[in-house]
Parts: sequence; structure tokens; C-alpha cells
Amino acid sequence: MTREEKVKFNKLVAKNVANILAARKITQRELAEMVGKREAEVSRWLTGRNGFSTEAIRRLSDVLGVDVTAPMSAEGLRHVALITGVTGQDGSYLSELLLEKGYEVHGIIRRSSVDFRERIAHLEGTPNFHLHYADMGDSMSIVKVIAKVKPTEIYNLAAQSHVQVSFDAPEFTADVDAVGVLRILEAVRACHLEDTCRIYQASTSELYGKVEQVPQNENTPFHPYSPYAIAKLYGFWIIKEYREAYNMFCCSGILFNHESERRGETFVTRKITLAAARIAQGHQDCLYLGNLSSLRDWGYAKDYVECMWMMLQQEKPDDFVIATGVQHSVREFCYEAFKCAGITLDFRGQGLDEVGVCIDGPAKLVGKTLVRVSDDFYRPTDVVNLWGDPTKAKAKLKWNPSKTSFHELVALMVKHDMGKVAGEGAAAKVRTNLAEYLEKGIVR
Ligand code: NAP
Ligand code: F7E
Repeated sequence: MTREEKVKFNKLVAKNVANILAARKITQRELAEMVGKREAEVSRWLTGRNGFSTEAIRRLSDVLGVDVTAPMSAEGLRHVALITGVTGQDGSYLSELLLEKGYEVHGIIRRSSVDFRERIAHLEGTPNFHLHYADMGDSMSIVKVIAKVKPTEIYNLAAQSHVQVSFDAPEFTADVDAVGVLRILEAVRACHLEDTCRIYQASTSELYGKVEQVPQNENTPFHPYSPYAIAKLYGFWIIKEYREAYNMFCCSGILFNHESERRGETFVTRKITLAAARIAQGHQDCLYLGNLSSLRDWGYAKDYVECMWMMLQQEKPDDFVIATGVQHSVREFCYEAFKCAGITLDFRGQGLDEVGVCIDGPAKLVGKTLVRVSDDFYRPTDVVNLWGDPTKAKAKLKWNPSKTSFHELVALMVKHDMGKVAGEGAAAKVRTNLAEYLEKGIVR
């Protein structure tokens, strides 16, 4: 440890011990008796200036029954989060948020033939950030991690999260997205943590599917419309069931689409922002999309992970719709993204014949068709009218759905991808070329 780290460490231990004493109404004299030291010595410890010997830390941890070196809340409670899906878009932002809040953060990762975990690479090696191998399809691996980590909060974000892919791999999607939730719940019970561990389940606006009401709130009936949504419906209900049957603190966040610079490249927003950047820089000729009229309520992922945490800090477990309350079409997202890349599009025609033509921008692009529709990107059943009503989250969680506007979201994604493409150059060209895309089996 450097001198600076030592000072920080001593301060943390001193603060933890002081918090525990206050929460449990233990005096310094009583603590001195418990550890077999003079009160003056204990008093010096608590200033945090003199430092703690290894022996002092062991004694304090023993008598107080808690690791006094671990991050804790002001009430002297451990703050240990386990995040499944830590390598994903939301998992990476949530890790950053919880680390900032002083949590000990543990994440579940799967073995992959490629070792680089792009979204969390900057966190690896950070104190308080730990990774464990497990798989949502493997009960024992989940039990082992939960038994070892003893989390106080679990954020279950792991999922096969691509709707189109759920038509291609429906059984895997059901196993991970539905039964996986049950595995987490049962593991918590098997480890006897059901009274102390709070659980967040990543539910989704896809539950509303073939919508029966707009905008959608917590009372809107569900009509799931894909294998993904049907698996997630099981997750939603099993969370509710364990809340009622076993009095467990389980919450579902019914999150509407949320995007970012870290969004997977085959979701429509990121596919568009990357394509706009590549087309603007001459690395791609045309962007092929599916249903341009599909409507979504798009928010910024960084704002949404805050809500996950807020839900678990409530007095009572509950479910919340998280959305911006503003709706746009895929076509509008596309127009806005190209505009941010310096290209003005005009959409002409209908259905499969609709095209986006450049009417203003770099001279070599004006008059060219830059967006086309391909039925390869249409789904067997598509959800086309999602629009969330975040009134409950605003009132109860005091969450601000307007923190990042649609325009700001598109702009920050395009800015990021303009930089990424400039850095990668032509090497990135093949990734969104239609033939390559299909050939790689990324989509049907
Ligand atoms: P994402 O980027 O696709 O991340 C999914 C995560 O799940 C990845 O870390 C992935 O690991 C992990 N995972 C998949 N299968 C697994 C398995 N068998 N065992 C262990 N881990 C597994 O998704 P996201 O956008 O961050 O979304 C997070 C959660 O919110 C998901 O449950 C999603 O369904 C839900 N959701 C998302 C949105 C949205 O708009 N983003 C909206 C509503 C709900 P690898 O990196 O190894 O693949
Ligand atoms: O599609 C249409 C497509 O794949 C949005 C996941 O995070 O949010 C996400 O699911 C819309 C659909 O997201 C293309 O048909 C048109 O109507 O970006 P997406 P999603 O299906 O809404 C929910 C809330 C989740 O829970 C999921 O985990 O855009 N669309 N053309 C296209 N979609 C894609 N992917 N590619 C196209 O070319």
C-alpha cells in the first residue's frame, strides 16, 4: 500500500467501526472491554490517524462479527452487490455507480474464447471489484458464488437480451431469461440469505408486447409477443411470487429501451449511429433496416441504472415502469442520427420500398440513397408501439425521466461513434455491410 492508500484505508476502518458503534449503541469503553484494550487506545484507533495493526483489525472484526475493512453503509451494514450480466451495457454502468457509492461489487462472467471484456476492462483490477465464473444455466455455479460473496443486493441483469435472436434460440432464451431468475431466487434461499439480500430483476417493456393500451404503466395488461418477452414474463411473475410467498425483498424494474455508447451493435439505435458515422466517413455505402415505423420510448442507460439502485433502497419492495414518457419512430432516430453526422435525409416511398435519400451534407453523398429497407430485419411478430408512463417512478423514487433528452442521447451516441470510426478506419467497414452481417449469422 502507498502512504496515501494507507491513510484512506485507516479512515475507512475508523469510519466503519464508528458507524457500527453508533448503530448498535456500543460505547468506546464497552468496545475496549470487548477487545481487551484500554479505552484510550481504542479512542486513538477511532481517530483513524494512528492506523490499525493486522491484529487490531482481526480483533475488531471478530468482536463486531463483520469485516471492518469492507465498504459499509452509514448504519454499519455491509454493502455488497452481486451483478449478473456485469459485462453487458447496464452491468458496466451499474458497476461504476455502485463502486462510486462505496459498494463491494461482484460480477458473474461466462468463460469466453475471447478474453477481452470491453465494457468493464477499465474496472478490472479496481479494489472492491471482483469477477467470478458462473452461468445462468448452471445452478451450482450460482449457488457457489452467492454462498461465497453473501451479497446484500443482487442485480439480475444477465439475459439473452436480443429479441430477434430469441426467435432463433428460443430454448436457450427461456433457460437463461426465465429459469435463470428462479435459479437466483432458489440460490438465495439455499444460502439462507432471503431475509438480508434484496433482489432486482431486469424486467422489460417487451412484456406489453402487442400493446393493449398507450402509454403503458404498472397496471397495463401484459401481452408478450416474442420468445424473449415470454421468458421475461416468467421472470416477472416468479419474482412477484417469491416476494409474496417468502416475504423476500424482490423488485422488477419494467425498463423501456435504454441505449448508450456501450449499446450492443445489433440493436437498432447503435446499428444506426455506427452506420451514420461510417457513411459520413466513407466506410459504408448504405444502411439496411427493418420496420422504420416501429415506435419506442428511448432513454439513456446511465440514467436508468440509477433507478435499479433506487428501487432496492425503498422501504418496501415494489415494481416500477422506467421510461422517459416520450416516443419516437426508428425513422426519426435515423433522421436525427444522420443529422448529427452532418447528413440530412429525406424518406421517400413506403414499406419495403421506402428509402432515405441524402438531400444535404457532403457533396459526394447528396442525391445518394443511404438507407434502405430489407425484410431480413423484420421479425415474425414485432412490438411496434412502446411508450412508457414513468409517473410512479417520478413520484415514489423521485427519479427524473427527463435527465437526458432524446436529442442528447442520439447526439452523444453519434459523437462517440464518429470518434470510434475515425480511430478504426476502414477496418470497421465489413461489420455492417449487409452480406457480411447476414453471413456472420448475427441476425436471420
Ligand atoms: P446486454 O448488453 O445484452 O447484456 C447481457 C448480459 O447478460 C451480458 O453480460 C451477458 O454476458 C450476460 N449473459 C447472457 N447469458 C448469460 C448466461 N447464460 N450466464 C451469465 N451471463 C449471461 O443487455 P443490457 O442491455 O445490458 O440489459 C440488461 C438486462 O436488462 C437484460 O436482462 C435485458 O434483457 C434487460 N433489459 C434491457 C433493456 C434495454 O433496453 N437495454 C430494456 C429492458 C430490459 P456476455 O457478455 O458473456 O454475453
Ligand atoms: O429493436 C426495429 C425492431 O432490437 C427496436 C432489448 O434491449 O429493448 C430491446 O429490444 C425496434 C424493433 O430493440 C431494425 O423491429 C427496425 O421494433 O433495438 P431493438 P428491442 O427489440 O426493442 C427491450 C426493452 C428489451 O428488453 C430488449 O432486451 O426496431 N428495427 N430495423 C430493427 N431492430 C434491429 N435490431 N435491427 C434493425 O435493423
